[in-house]
Amino acid sequence: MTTTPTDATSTDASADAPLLSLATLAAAASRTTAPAWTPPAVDPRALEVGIVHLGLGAFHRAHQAVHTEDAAAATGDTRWGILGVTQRSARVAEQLAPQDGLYGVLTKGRTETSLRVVGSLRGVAFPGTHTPEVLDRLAASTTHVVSLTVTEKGYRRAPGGGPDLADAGTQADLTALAAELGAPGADATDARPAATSMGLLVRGLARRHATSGAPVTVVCCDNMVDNGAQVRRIVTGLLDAVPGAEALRAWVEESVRFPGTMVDRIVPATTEEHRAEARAVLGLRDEGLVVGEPFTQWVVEDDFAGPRPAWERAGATLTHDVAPYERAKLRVLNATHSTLAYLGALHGYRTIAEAVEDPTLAQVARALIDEDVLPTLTAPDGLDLHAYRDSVLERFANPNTGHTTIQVAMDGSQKLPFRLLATAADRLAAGAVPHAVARAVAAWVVFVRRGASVTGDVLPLDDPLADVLKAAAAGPEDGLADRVLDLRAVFPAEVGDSPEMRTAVRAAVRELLPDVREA
Ligand code: CS2
Repeated sequence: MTTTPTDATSTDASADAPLLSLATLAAAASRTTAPAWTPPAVDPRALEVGIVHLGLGAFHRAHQAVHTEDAAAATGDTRWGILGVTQRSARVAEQLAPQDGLYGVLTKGRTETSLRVVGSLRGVAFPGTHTPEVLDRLAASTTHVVSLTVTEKGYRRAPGGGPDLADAGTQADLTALAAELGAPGADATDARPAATSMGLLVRGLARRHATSGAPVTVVCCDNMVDNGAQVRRIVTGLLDAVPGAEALRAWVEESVRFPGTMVDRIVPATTEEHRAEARAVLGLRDEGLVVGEPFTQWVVEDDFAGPRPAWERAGATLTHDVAPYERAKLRVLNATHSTLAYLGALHGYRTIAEAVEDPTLAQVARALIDEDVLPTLTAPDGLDLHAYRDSVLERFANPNTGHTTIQVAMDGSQKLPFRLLATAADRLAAGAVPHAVARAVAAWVVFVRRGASVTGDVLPLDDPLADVLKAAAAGPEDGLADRVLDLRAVFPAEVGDSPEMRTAVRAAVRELLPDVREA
């Protein structure tokens, strides 16, 4: 089903429309004059909760939750409703609870827009108030999958991987876990609110071990290299730090699987215009609306401890080797995305589409792929990497998603190691100087330093290491690249200490600085 995009300014009359919910959905479906939209692919009321998802952001709602609903529709298997758990804020849970977990996905292609309502979220929770319920759900033998989209920084990793045991939230959760391990029979009613997603996960696993003991699978859906193995390392690292967790750790080794995944769909932040557009189609207000491009891809390592949704019936690829897909996606798509975000923002482009339409910036992105990325990749089965490069740049150029440079620019300190620095390390190890990666790193360094575009727009630095980055980037231009490359929390020694890399980044910073001075 498709509709033509609606002019948001013409929709104000529907601003006081009723809220989307199970009760109002039926009324919306009977509106014969409305443009088409697609209702949930299965009756939400028929779904049991079989998945707990940590990190209820827009990406999950536009990606995994959709594949999961489609798998239920394809098979008639109703075990796979999702309990969605927010991270630090209650906002999304507060938006979705009155909507009975229903929300729309507005898909914006170059020429068509479509809207579907998704019903696979069967519950929403905020750890600040619902930790006991979430722990019970993580422990329930009917829960077979725990999935995660908590973003790179949500894992609270120490540089180089493993948990950051100095993190205050992690410490609070480990204290709670130690107390819970000391009282294995106690119910979860009084459980202290979890401070971190990883803390919630290990406490849930502890409760599961102490109760049902049923095997379970943890599916990481964040853009990290070897994402499943990374999460396993964090979980076991946390358990190693807690006295009395030996039996639990042994059970995790035995009964919990951590398959790797590659996830892909461009999901921009939802705007008021998007909400007005959806409201005009549906005749209902949707505070949980998400927006996505038409493309979606999910590759999942087929390594599960128990049952799982038949995601392969809903467009996903289940495979025994995710690594080549994941590596190609991070190094081609995410690397150029970040590069275009920093260069684009500095040059005054609001969206990624505007940035990639600039021939100079597009050339930088292409050169990054051709010169430095492709030599480090092995094509996954049947994938033509040159065609993949072209399709990625084509997707970026879709003007209708409105994906902003500043959104992609967020959290550079967490993203660069996976997207750019691993490529640099491979190139350096092969005896090549990664000049194109150096230009991308320089774009980030200058973005951090300038904090403004050529047109004078403020470019806020949204990054967990913002203070450290700003301090390193301040001071004389001379030495700027070296001060940033010294940051071991971002640059692994084999990249940061490489004299060739330093020379290349210094030169790229020197070249870029005059280009992006305010006019
Ligand atoms: C983007 C990704 O915000 C970002 O850093 O690069 O979220 C990107 O849109 C997705 O990974 C696409 O699958």
